[in-house]
Amino acid sequence: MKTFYSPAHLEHAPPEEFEGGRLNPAVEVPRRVEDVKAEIARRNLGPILAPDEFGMAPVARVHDAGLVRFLGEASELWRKRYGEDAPPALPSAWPARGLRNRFDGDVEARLGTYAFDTATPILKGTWGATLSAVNCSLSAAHAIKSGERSAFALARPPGHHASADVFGGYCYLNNVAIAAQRFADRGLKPAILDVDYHHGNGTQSIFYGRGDVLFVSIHGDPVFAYPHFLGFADERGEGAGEDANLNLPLAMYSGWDVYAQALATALARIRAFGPDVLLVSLGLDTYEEDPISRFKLKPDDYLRMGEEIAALKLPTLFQFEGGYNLDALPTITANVLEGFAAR
Ligand code: Q9C
Ligand code: ZN
Repeated sequence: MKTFYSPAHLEHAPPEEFEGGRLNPAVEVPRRVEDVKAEIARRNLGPILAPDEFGMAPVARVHDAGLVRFLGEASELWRKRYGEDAPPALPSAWPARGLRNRFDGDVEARLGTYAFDTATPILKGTWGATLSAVNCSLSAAHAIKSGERSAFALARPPGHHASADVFGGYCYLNNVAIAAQRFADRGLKPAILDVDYHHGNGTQSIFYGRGDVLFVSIHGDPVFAYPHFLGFADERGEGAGEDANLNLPLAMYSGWDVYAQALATALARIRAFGPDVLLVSLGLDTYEEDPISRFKLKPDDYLRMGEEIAALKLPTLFQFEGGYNLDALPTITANVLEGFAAR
């Protein structure tokens, strides 16, 4: 399997995150991708390649121009206002009910308008890393269109919490959605399977009104899990997209027995949709010792996950998303890829 990787992600290194009202060290850190890369090399899972450059046109197919412009200029505006050595840009106020969205405001106003949480700071290197992640996804899509059975976009920041015009959840642009749209634009019918512990609210919202892209997600029930405000079972798509969205929220502390049943349901739904290509939002934060999540998957379960996905016999793009136990992350990520390759 070809893996696409760019060192540009190293320039996006958030220092900290609010968690339980206190500042903790960040969990979405460069070591995640660096250590997975080393494990892929160690296990000889295939070549690790630099991405091609695809420019902004594929991004514009998914994202709002105002969001893209803001992400590109936010760090500079923030540092002009608060100084070169200012901490990363974060919103401090949001246009909640009764207030006005301002898409043309100053950097403080637009942070509130475009961000939905405080977990997603904008640093000097954030935009470069974000674009490199998109290029990895598009390179993986291109490899698959050229006949590869599978490809892995090993990139950060992740993407599945970013919608067309809102960023958050460590995500700025939606890598997997941009790749899925690329397939659709080339006449292929994509299905997206999101196995990250957190609901892929951004991906869901991008395709919610569309019947040409299926979105299926298995995740911690938003009754207790981030992102709190989307991901419930009654969200089934709307208009032309009715029944092209399937959410499978699971209880706290779910282990492989429960998870495997949801995965079987998800895969049956994907098979019934009859897609040409599968994209997997591969979050590894379902692991039993993930620091911010509450599922109970064990290392060998990820081999099974890869095998089950392979049984669909579809060209498959794996998109790296969450997963924060740095000690286990290389093993469990490579297990999915190895389980897939073994079938
Ligand atoms: N108390 C991804 O896995 N912080 N994003 C949650 C929970 C944000 C997760 C705080 C979690 C974002 C890609
Ligand atoms: Zn996650």
